[in-house]
Amino acid sequence: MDKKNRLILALDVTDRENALRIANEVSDYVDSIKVGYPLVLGEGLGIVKELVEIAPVIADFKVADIPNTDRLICEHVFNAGAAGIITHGFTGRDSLDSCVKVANDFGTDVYVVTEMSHPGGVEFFRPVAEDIAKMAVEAGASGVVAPATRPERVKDIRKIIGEELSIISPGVGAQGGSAADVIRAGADWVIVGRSIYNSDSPAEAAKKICDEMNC
Ligand code: NUP
Repeated sequence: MDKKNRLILALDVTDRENALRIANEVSDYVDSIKVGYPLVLGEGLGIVKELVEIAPVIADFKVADIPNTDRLICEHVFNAGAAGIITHGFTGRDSLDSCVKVANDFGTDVYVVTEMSHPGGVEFFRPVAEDIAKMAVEAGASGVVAPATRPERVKDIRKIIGEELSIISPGVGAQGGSAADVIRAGADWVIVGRSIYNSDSPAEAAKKICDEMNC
């Protein structure tokens, strides 16, 4: 993913018309559009094919299954045109290897969740986040997902993964995190949803976040 704006739009609206309108409005300010279950369950995987005409798409399916099922999910997602996928890591190395193998075949990216950004994200993830980050490096993932709500954890995770892997970081705005703080802590991109798509002017909201990050 080109690091121009350092901003990834989390497009969690559930209908095609709003999704395409918002994506078009913010396209100058985002490097990628993240789609997840809300939009794909609302409109089908075909929406990815439409959005890739506007910006590269990351599919946030937090893939978390046995290797064969993970492989099938990744193949569908990349055949639909996504440039990247978000997977869980707690399912173990063989499951992650399966996702990375498919991504390598397609020339796409795998981002592994380390510690989630919401308050409950510390309950079970905290003790294993660093091991998951290490595994992401060893498995050859492109990057990890780490919480903008806890920039100190982004710093910890950056130390573990080094400079080769990217950190994409949700939790800015609606969840209380600051884009500037988490970029300073070592994130490469922030992921922002509600603060942009619920705004009266998504483009202005996206521009404001970009300005905060000096991009
Ligand atoms: O730890 C995570 N936290 C998180 O919010 C991992 C995620 N993938 N996300 C996603 O980022 C979440 O599902 C949503 O799509 C986006 C954040 O949206 P918002 O809080 O900016 O609206």
